[in-house]
Amino acid sequence: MIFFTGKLEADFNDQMQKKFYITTPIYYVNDVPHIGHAYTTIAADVLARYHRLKGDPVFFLTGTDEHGQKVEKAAHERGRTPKEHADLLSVNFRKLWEKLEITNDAFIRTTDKEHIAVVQEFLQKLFDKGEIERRTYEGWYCTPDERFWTEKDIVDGKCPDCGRQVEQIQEDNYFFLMSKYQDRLIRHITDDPTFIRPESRRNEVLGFLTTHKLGDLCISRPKARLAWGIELPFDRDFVTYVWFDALTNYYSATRYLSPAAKGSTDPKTRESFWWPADHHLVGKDILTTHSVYWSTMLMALELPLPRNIFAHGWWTRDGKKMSKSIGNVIDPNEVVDTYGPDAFRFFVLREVPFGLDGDYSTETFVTRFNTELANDLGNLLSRVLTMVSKYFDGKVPAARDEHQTDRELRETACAIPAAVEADLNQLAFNKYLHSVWQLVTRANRYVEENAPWTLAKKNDMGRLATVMYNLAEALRLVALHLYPVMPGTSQSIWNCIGMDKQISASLLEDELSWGLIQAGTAICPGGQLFPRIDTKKDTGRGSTMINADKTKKEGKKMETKPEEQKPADKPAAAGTDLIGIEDFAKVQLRVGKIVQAERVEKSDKLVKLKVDIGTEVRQVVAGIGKHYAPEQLLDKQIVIVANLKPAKLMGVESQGMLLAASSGEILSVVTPDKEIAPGAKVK
Ligand code: ME8
Repeated sequence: MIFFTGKLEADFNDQMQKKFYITTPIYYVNDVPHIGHAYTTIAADVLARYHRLKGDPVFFLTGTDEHGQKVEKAAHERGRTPKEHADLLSVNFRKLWEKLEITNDAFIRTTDKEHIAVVQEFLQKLFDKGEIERRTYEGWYCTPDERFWTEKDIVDGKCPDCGRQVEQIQEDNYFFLMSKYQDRLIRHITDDPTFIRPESRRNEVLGFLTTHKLGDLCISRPKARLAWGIELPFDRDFVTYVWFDALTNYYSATRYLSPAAKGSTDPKTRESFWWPADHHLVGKDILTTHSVYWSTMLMALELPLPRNIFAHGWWTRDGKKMSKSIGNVIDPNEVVDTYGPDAFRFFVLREVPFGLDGDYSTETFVTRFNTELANDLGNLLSRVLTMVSKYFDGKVPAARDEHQTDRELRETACAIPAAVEADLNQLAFNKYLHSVWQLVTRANRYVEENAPWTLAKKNDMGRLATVMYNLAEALRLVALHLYPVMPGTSQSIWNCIGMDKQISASLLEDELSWGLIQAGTAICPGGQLFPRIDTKKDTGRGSTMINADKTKKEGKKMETKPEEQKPADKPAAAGTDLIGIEDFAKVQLRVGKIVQAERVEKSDKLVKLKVDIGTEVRQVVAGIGKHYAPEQLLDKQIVIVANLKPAKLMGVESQGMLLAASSGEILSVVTPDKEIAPGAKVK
């Protein structure tokens, strides 16, 4: 029991009303991060940033799901322990979140000892309450999905979810008595229309629950079959089902990773302060586990249910499902390295209503980038900066009288906060961006209507001053409202128009009024915000396929310096320096899979790789350390020269050479187009 003094209690309750706790799924460490992971995490980040801007206490949680069969199998295949494997792959997620400027308050790992303790506490509590029973199970099991299925569920002997072969098994297991909560869950979903969103998904879950009999949930796996999991506290021969473990993260994190509740350091207060979560953001494929398994677990534990579970849609690539075997998975790292984090964040949220499926194609990305970011926003800023520099010596002039167009611009700006609040409460990110774009569009029209260049020619400096002031002010508000989605861009706009504050440290309500830029503020023109992408200059780099100006942040055009085009880099012209096929046949090129990667001590360039080439694992030292972190190389398929004499590089033996392409500052490791067996010949 926690005792507060009156003032503290009032403070605590006030803060608790405002608190905002948002989660993403915890991602499996058997895969590298892809656009689907980035999508949910960006959406959560936008809401977290928005609530911080409103001054609400925020807890934004993401993390990695590290137990279970898939991780155990992936680790064994690579000759690592599951923990070593999890340690290595979890880092990929953290790195991507840094790159995408994600502001998660905590990163949970299901191998954390504090998390394990909460899972065991939950299991014991449910067991003691008679909510868990031991039974003999006989039936169908999908090993890759780690799920049991009834005879009715399976389709032609295959898993209804993933389509792979199921196995008949018989074993003793522990079951959570989920079925008894079916009616209560139906009532909860019916009574609270915002519990599951969007509406279509809510209807799907309700439809399922009202037409099917809910079974009990097998929450154990015998250790003889799976060792990599959390031990059942009441039977050491079993570990717990990975979903029981994973779902518990949302609660366990409130105990040991959440910010301390104001006025108390007691962990119990922290839990009750942050729990229940305001939003669990998930992909549509994991809605059942969240809305049914997690909700009934919480009911049995006598804990409140999350306020909302929001299931977003899936991304395809050029109309096709993304898959590693097809090799069309979008790597957010590549998009971000090419276009910067803000363009990617903007695109995924602007392109598709949150909740629906979306398609990523280079063409749609480039079109949005060029029209909305380069033309609408980038040009607006550069026009304003150029004109303030030219006509007012780089200082924002004072506004004078107000004309009809000025009023309309101001009114458009002042209507935005309410629209943004409503849109973000609905998680309608694309509508929210549309609302902000109304101001961008209105400001561009305002430029045309007022033709400042003509005012300058006519020497109407009074009117010109008003127009410039209003445009600077419109830009200030555009940046403020865009901040949750495009934090870097927004801050750059503020810096350019002379605002020296950090948006991240500002309070929305202090910044919303029209007219806050002080006349006389010195602007600080930078480079172009979003230089247009020229698809004709495509050099085919990376899976993003088009080449954008990598130096856009500095606003420079990327030019190839003459010295970078060394004669040796040019392809041989017909008839000169040609080799016969017999010469080429001397070089044995093989596909290899990188199973281990680490830096060579005292070298920032050399990386020591262990490469599986089918018949053996070779040690290859490659000079790619400035372009790739070792973790990025893991599991990559590469091509090596397999019959090169061993050589020592900084004292480390290299038994082969990796192929990589380089142009200017870019270096790209050559990799087969499709996954292929290690050892395959390249000819
Ligand atoms: O499911 N488009 O982890 P995960 C959009 N560990 N989203 C996609 C997608 C795509 N093409 N592909 C996958 C797990 N996702 C569990 C979660 S939470 C307690 C445990 C989404 O790494 C998918 O829908 O397989 C899911 O929300 C998320 O990626 C994580 O997938």
